[in-house]
Amino acid sequence: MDNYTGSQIIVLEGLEAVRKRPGMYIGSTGSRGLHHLIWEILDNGIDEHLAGYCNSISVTLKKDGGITIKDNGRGVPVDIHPVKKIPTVRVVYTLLHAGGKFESNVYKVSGGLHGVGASVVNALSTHMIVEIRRGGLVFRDEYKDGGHPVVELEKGLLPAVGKCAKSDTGTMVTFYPDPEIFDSTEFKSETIRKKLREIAYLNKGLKLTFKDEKKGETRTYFEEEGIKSYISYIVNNLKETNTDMSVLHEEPVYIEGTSGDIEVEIAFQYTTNYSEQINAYCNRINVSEGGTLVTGFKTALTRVMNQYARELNMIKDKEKLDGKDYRNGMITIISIKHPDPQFEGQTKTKLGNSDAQAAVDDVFSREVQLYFDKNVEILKKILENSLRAYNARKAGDKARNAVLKSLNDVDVRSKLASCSSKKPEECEIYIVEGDSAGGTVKTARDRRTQAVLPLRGKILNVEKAPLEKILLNNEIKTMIAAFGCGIGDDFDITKLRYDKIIILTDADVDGAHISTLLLTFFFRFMPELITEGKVYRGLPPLYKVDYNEGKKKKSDYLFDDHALEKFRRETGKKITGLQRYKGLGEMDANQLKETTLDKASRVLARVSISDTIEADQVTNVLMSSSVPPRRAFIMEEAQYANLDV
Ligand code: 0RA
Repeated sequence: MDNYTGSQIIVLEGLEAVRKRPGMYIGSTGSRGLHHLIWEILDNGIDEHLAGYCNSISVTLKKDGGITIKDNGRGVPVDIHPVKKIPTVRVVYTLLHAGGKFESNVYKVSGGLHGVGASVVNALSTHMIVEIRRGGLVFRDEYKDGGHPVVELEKGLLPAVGKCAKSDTGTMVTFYPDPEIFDSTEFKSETIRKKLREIAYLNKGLKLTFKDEKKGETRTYFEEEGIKSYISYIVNNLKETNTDMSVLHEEPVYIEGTSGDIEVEIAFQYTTNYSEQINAYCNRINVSEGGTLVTGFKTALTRVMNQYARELNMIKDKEKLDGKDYRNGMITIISIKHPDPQFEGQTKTKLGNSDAQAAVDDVFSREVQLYFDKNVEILKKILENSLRAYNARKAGDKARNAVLKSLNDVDVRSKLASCSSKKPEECEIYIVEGDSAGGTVKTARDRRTQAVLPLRGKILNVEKAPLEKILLNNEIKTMIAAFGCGIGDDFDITKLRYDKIIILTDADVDGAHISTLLLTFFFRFMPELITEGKVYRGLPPLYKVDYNEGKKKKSDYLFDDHALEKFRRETGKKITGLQRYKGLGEMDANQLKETTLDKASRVLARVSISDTIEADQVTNVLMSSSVPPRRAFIMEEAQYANLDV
């Protein structure tokens, strides 16, 4: 009994910590964080599928606002946990699995970005119910108000509440996210459907069902062809937004095999696009920063293709194309299963295992040669495409070198108001929409550490323009010169002159468009700026409210309509004055300083790419000529901003 109460106290302290700093566990308390709760619970069912015990998972959005995730796996064990001395199900749903402290061989999470554990979901819910079918019995455990168990144990055990067939096993979790924690507790069915589709592609043979009880809708996702159909799905999406795009070969190429105890699956298709896209997964977790499995694929592809090009007399004996020429227009999905994955990097989205590199290289080079030997016409088309890319790149290199030489021109430098410090770790550059706001920022900034680059009008749409033309654009030249780290192949982030690149635009549709154009430019030509977390958006407030507190006059800045509504609803204060800023230009130097420049009081959102597929599709949507989808993205992206105060 002592043991029980003892561990129960630790339990609640752990969950209390999650409630105090939810952002640390799920990223944010916005829409993203809210949906993260679902992915957490889903991951457990997917683990069960990976282990070979589950072939069906359903997600049900309930009428009362709750959500149920049900799998037909083995069912979470209900016996007494050997270390914690409470039913294992309670260990899983109420103990914080932080830093491997409570890790035992009983319960293994997939790792990666997810895998903070089901207990975090419980901590952030007002109510959670877990129903388990196992060994012919039905068990039910229930928690209230952030993970407090409400079911009384009988002799330390969870009582059975019913019977079922012995073969009927599985786990069903229902939870209600806490409205005191989340900005909104409304799940988006569109977001859930997209996730389930991705899971279906990555787990062939797993049936996923989505039920929306409010709308009376049911959808099923089941992909027998796995990542091969995922390629087709991506390509079709690209075609929808980019009508001049076509494919070099009709069917995606699919390769699978094992090397040692590592299973490797790769699917790819070549398009007439200029960009390349690789989506890599280890144990179904998206490793957006790539790592060893991507390196293995790239080296093998370059080696095999150079060999073919030589054999077919398409290049001279000593000549070699670059890997990226062979990846021009290529869309690739790599999915491996590794018994002991090491996830590295700041966001744990980079695979570190060196045996994964050897395994991917081994399987890919072996199998792709079998394929190309049988499909020589396709091989030739791909090689011709790569040669075109190689020649275009050489022409672009010439233009780029000429531009890089001219970067010190006076007219390029004159727009930039630089800062006096030369220490990158303390310097920041503000890229500001419009000359007039740029002028105010120059007045209000800290001249020692803050540089300002005003942008006139809209920067070039970089998606459609060729490199030579992009490099003629003055705004872009100035940016490259100011950052000091080159562009494209010559890019070297260690030479970056600033610790933060801060985009500052008006809080309207035009401002969002400019910031998206800038982000697209960075994403295409300096992606490390984004993956290394150097790019931020300043969030200028939309409102200033004046009110009285006792006899004192006070004022607050509010960032959007939602915040204003919340202020009205929750503070109950009488608003004595309300100013709505139409743009940065309406703020004076002091206001601008307080809200967007001063390190102590400003609000910045760090820009990240969490999903490369999405980023690439988004880029395509944005750059297509049709206006409606473009607007839709801009607004959504603004909401997703991840506050970093
Ligand atoms: C550990 C061991 C066993 C099952 C599970 C975990 C499990 C956990 C979850 C969470 C959601 N659904 C789940 N399904 C299974 C089974 C061990 C055994 O039966 O030998």
